[in-house]
Amino acid sequence: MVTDRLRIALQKKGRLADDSFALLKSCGLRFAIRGGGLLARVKNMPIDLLLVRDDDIPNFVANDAADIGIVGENVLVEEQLVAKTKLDADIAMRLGFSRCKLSLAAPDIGMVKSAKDLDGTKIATTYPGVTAKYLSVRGIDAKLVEMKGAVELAPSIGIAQSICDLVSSGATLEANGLTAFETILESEAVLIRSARDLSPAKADLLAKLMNRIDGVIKSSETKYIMLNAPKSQVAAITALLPGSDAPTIIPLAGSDDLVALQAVCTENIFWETLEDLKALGARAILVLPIEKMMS
Ligand code: PRT
Ligand code: ZN
Repeated sequence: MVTDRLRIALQKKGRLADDSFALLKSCGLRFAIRGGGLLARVKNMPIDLLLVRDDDIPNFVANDAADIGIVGENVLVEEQLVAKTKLDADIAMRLGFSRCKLSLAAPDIGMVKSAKDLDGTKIATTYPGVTAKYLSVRGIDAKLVEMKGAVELAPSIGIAQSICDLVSSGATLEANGLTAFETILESEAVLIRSARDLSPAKADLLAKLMNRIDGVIKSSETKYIMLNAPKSQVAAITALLPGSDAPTIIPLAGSDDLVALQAVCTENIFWETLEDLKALGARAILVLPIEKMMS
């Protein structure tokens, strides 16, 4: 690309859009998305945002309309499989949001209960590439009915015996009397790029951006925990803290047997862990978010 501004393809509107914008803002990029514009300019860095439909993102990255992009892994894999020649777009980083599964599902009352019942049936899907590959690898002879949306309605109107669609909470399947019987792909948002060389300035900027994204993801999973505990229980309490190095132990004024313990935990701390800590004698337990991290 001729411009020396790094161009990032993002979904303009939809399930990926807000989290993608929020991630970039957490990385220090200042921009405003308004109106129907295709391009938004980042004010404080040489970066432009190309705002498009998610399905176009892998092709735009492969064809040099954008340097990098944020897209669901499901869309990347599908576009790779339906492309006539291999797309020059691969995962550079997993981003951990927009998690979902591409699953086969069928009516609770119906002839398809598992993958072995699919032979000779019709499967409705918006993911013909991924579904066809799944079937061919397993030697299943089923017909695909390609749809652009509302796939969950296909069995009830009699155009297919099962569907292959994205599932996150499972509420849509349940509302339509469908049950998932096989996951064929697990997906999350990913940062994609091509194998092309970038100019040194863009390559530096991309490395810096990826470093910041890494910091944002790590800090969102990392917590700072503070608590008071009996000295005798420090070892047992430390063993319960997920992903923490040696904690800082501070004596408590006016107490011989209690200490204050502070630690960075690199994994989520669940309520169950707090209850277990309390059972070991920990008191005044605080779990604090960490805003930024750089190692
Ligand atoms: O307009 P554009 O083409 O850009 O957007 P789109 O309508 O194709 O996609 P969009 O915004 O719906 O989804 C973008 C991406 O979000 C997907 O490609 C996935 O990577 C991710 N994602 C995560 C999901 C879901 N969760 C999801 N639940 N995409 C779609 N769904 C749909 C699913 O198709 C089904 O209809 O939500 C319904 C099921 O949800 P539950 O919670 O009821 O199980
Ligand atoms: Zn789409």
